[in-house]
Amino acid sequence: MKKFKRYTVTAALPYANGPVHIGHLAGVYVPADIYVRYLRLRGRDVLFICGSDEHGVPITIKARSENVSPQKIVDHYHQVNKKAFEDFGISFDIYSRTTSAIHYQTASDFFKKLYEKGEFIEQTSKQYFDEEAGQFLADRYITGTCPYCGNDSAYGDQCEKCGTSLSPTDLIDPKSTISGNKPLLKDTKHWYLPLDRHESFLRKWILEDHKEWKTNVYGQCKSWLDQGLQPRAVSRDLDWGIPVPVDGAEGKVLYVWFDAPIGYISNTRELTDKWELYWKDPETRLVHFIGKDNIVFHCIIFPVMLKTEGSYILPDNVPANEFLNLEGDKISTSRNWAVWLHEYLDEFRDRQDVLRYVLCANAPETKDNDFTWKDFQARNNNELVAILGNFVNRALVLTEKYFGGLVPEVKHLTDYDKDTIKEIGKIKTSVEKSLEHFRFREALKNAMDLARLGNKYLADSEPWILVKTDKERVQTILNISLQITASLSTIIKPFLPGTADRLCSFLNISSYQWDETGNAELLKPGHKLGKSSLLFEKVEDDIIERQLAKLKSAKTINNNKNKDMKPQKSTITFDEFLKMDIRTGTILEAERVSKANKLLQLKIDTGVDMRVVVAGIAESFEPEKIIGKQVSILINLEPRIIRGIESQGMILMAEDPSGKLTFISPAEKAENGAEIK
Ligand code: B3M
Ligand code: ZN
Repeated sequence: MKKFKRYTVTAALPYANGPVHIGHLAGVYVPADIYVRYLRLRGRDVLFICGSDEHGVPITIKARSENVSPQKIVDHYHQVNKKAFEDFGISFDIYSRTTSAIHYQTASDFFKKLYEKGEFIEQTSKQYFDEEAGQFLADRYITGTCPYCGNDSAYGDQCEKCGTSLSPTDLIDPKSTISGNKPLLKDTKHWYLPLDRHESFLRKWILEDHKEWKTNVYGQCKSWLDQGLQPRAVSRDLDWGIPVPVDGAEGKVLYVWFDAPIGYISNTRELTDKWELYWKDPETRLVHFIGKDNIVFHCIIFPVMLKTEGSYILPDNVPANEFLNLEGDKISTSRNWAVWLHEYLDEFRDRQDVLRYVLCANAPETKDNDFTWKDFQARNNNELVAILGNFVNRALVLTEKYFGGLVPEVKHLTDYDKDTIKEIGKIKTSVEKSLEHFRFREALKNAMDLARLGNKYLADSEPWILVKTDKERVQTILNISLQITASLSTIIKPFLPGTADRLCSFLNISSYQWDETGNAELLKPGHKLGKSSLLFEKVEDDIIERQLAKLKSAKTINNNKNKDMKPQKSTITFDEFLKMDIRTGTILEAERVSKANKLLQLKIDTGVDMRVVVAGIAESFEPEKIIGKQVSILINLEPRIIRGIESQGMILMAEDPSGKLTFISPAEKAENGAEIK
C-alpha cells in the first residue's frame, strides 16, 4: 500500500434542516471518527473535516412551511447538530457551515475557474415559472396529478404514492405550491458539467486504479459508468444559495451538490493556512466517509470537478456504507421513526460509548442492517459488561486485594504466558489491518478479542485459588493481566474513547501511543494503580421497554395519520404562544379587492376597536354572505400593506388538505374581544 504523509478525512456534511439520527451515525460519523482517532494514535498528520450543508430546495420548503427565512432554519439546526456531535465525542477538527463567507468565496472561485477554462456547457431549457411569485419553480414546488396512478398530489420530481420518478412536465394539471396557480413553461439558461467528456478518465481511475474500493462502492460506480454519463446541471433558479458568479446569471444559484463538497475545502481553509497541503499535495490521502446515496457525487461528480480545476488531489478511497434500519423499518424523519442523537444523549447520560459500540458492531458496511433496542441491551450486557468490563474489573480488583494496588513483578513465564503475550501483539496487528481496510465491525470484534483473551487467561490460571498456595505465580498472572489491560486502554480508544480515558485513570497512566502497545512491558512493577469503578452498567429491561413504547407511539400516530395532512411544525415554547393576542370579532363589512381575485377587504369589530383586515378568502366566500359572522382574529400581528391597503390583523381559518376553508367561530355567540387562549 502507498505510504502517505498526511490525511484529509471528510464526513458528509449533514443538511441543516433536521437533527442527526443513529442512521447517520452508523453510516458515516462513527466509522469516520474511529478511523481518525486511530490515525491520530499512530501519530499520523490528519485533519477531520465536517460541517453543515445549508443550501438546497428542502431547506427553502421547510422555511416556507414554517414561515421563517431559510437562514433561520439553518442557524437553528447548525447549532443543534454541532452540539450533538460535540456531546457525542465526534472529534472533528472543524465543524463549519456552507453559509460562511469563506465558503461563498471558495465555491464562487471554483465555479469561475471551471467557467473560464470552458469546462461547462450552457443550455437553455423550458422550466415551469410562477408568474404571481415571479420565480422559476424547483421540482418540489410543483404538484399535480401523477400520470401513472392518478394521485393528485404528486411532486414534480416524484410521486410518493406509487414511487415513480417524474419530471415536472409529466404532471397532469400542474400547480405551483407557492401561489396555487398553474405555472407556465418559460426558457431558462443553465450551466452543465459534461460528465460524458470524462468517461474514459473515470473508467481508468475507478475501475482500474481503485479495484480496492469496497464492493458496494465500486459496483455502484461501475453501473453508473456502464449506463453512460450525461451532462449535469450545476445551477438552479432559486433565491437561496450561492449566486452563479458570471454575467447574465441573475436569480440563479449554484446547485447544492456543486457547492456542498467544495465545503470540505472551504472548511479546511477556515481551519488552517496550510490547507493547500491537505488538498493539493499528492502525498496527502483524501478519504470521504459517506452514505450510499451520496456515492455518485463523491466518486464521479466531485472528482470530475477537482480534476478539471487542475490543482487538487482526488479521493484515494470513499468507504461508503449502506443504510441502517430501525426495528425492521426504514428510518424516516417525517414519520418520526428514528432514534435522534440529541434525545439519546439526554436519556442515556454518559453512555456515548455504548451507542458507539452498538452502531459499530452493527454497522451497515456491506448491506443494510437493523438497529433494535433488544440488541442494544444484549450487546451492552453480554459484551461490554460481561466481557470488557468484567475482565478489567477482575484484573484491577485482584491486584488491589492481593498486592495493595501495586503492579506485581514477573517471576517466571510459562509457555502459556508466553503464548498469551504473543497473542496480544497478534490481536493488535489484526485490529490495524481491519481498520486500514475500513472494516470497522471486524476491527471492533478483534479489539474485543483482547478482553476475551484476558478473561480466558484469568479463568484458565485461577489466581484466586493459587493465592493460597503459590503467591509468586499469582504475581506473574496479575502482571500479565494488567499488561493486557494497558494495551486495551489504547486498542479500544478509537472505538470507545470515553471508556479508554477512564481505563487510563484506573491504571493511573496517561494514554500510550498505538505503536507502544501490543506487548507485556507497558506497566512497570511497583507502579501504583489509580482508583477504579465499574466500566459499564447493565441496561435493565424497563429502559428498553420505555424506548420501545416511544417508538410504538410514533407508529400509532403514523397509522392514524392522514397521509395528505401537513406534518407538525417544530415546537414552540409556552411563552411564544402567549405572545399571540387572539380575540373574537364580528365581520361588519366585506368587499372584493379590485384586481385581486383572492382577496376580501373586511371591516371587523374586535371588541377592542374597529379595524380593516385583508384576507385571502375571496375564492371560498361571497362577501355579502359573511357579514355578521363571528370569527377569530389575531389582533397583534404587525400591520402589513396588501395591495395598497393596510391590513391590521389576521382572520384565523381552518384549511383541510383539499384547500377547503372554514371560519373558526365560537360555538356559541361570545362577546367581541373575548380572548382566545
Ligand atoms: N448533505 C447529505 C445527505 O445527502 C448531504 C451530503 C453532502 S456532502 C458534501 O443527506
Ligand atoms: Zn403515482
